[in-house]
Amino acid sequence: MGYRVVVAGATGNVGREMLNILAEREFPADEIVALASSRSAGDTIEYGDTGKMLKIQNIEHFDPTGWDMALFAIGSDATKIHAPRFAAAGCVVIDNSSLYRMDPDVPLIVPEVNPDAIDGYTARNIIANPNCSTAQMVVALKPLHDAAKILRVVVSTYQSASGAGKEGMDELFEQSRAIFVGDQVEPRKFTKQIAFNVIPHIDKFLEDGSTKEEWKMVVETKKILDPKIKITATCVRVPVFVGHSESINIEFENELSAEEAQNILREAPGVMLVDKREDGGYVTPVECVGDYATFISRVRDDSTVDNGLNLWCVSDNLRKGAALNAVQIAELLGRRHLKKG
Ligand code: 2RA
Repeated sequence: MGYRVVVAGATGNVGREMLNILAEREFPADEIVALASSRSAGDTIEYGDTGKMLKIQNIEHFDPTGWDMALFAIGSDATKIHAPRFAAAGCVVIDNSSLYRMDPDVPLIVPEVNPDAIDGYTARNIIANPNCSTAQMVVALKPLHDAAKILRVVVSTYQSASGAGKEGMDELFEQSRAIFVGDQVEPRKFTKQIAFNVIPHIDKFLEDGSTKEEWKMVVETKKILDPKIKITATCVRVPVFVGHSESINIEFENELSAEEAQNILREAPGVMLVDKREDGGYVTPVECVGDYATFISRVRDDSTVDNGLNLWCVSDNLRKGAALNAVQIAELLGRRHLKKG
């Protein structure tokens, strides 16, 4: 006997990937239901490449009683309404929004990094999925932290338009095309022109001049990996459709050479090291699309500090940064707690 699984927000960028990845990984589901808002209710959506069509149901009218788990990709406002309702009905919510990430009663999980923390899910029947830029970074940091203890991280991100949803991707496409033919498309989703440009601003501004995206990288990394790590972030939107990149500078307590770090990363779960130190011997976002791994390249010493390293980290933000991590959490939940069969 398998699980009864809900995918809420099935028509969005992340929801579609959730369905694709559940199907690709042959998640042991007896039944899958796709939910969305009333706008999409009645439409159909394919379950991965299986040919199986799911009829989309309206989340407002859906009764979660008897369903084992729900993967949510519906944004914080709708999550606030529906997550407590699903959790109270006994359906464990794996939530991709930022709503519960810093709730002390909600585990924030990256399965390669802090799988044991999932045991705390029973407090609210909710498990949080981290922000995309945090997820890939902690996969890279964890094995290095275990080896030499990280003291401080300075990260700059290069985040793709898909992190802002389908509207973000559409705006990048339409603006790029318009500029080619001499037209203009005014920014709607982004605050400045995204085509042929970069924007040092993701999510809203906070009082100290940082942005919420930068704040998320700091507090989520501390919650998932180690509250003692000092971290500062600059998050930038770039004209790439899918795939977030990060330049990460790390200071360690103990010595760790670039070669030792490469050897550790080569064996680390979820990591693919591509680091040839030659033309093209590194990964760029277009090459990581559709992949599960967090790719690491350009590992090198930073001789300006004691025990410092630089590296380049790229991953499919819709997969490891969102849908894949949620499905991995579902698999972990099944293995450890909701055993079936
Ligand atoms: C972004 N972090 O890239 C967001 C998506 N979760 O905008």
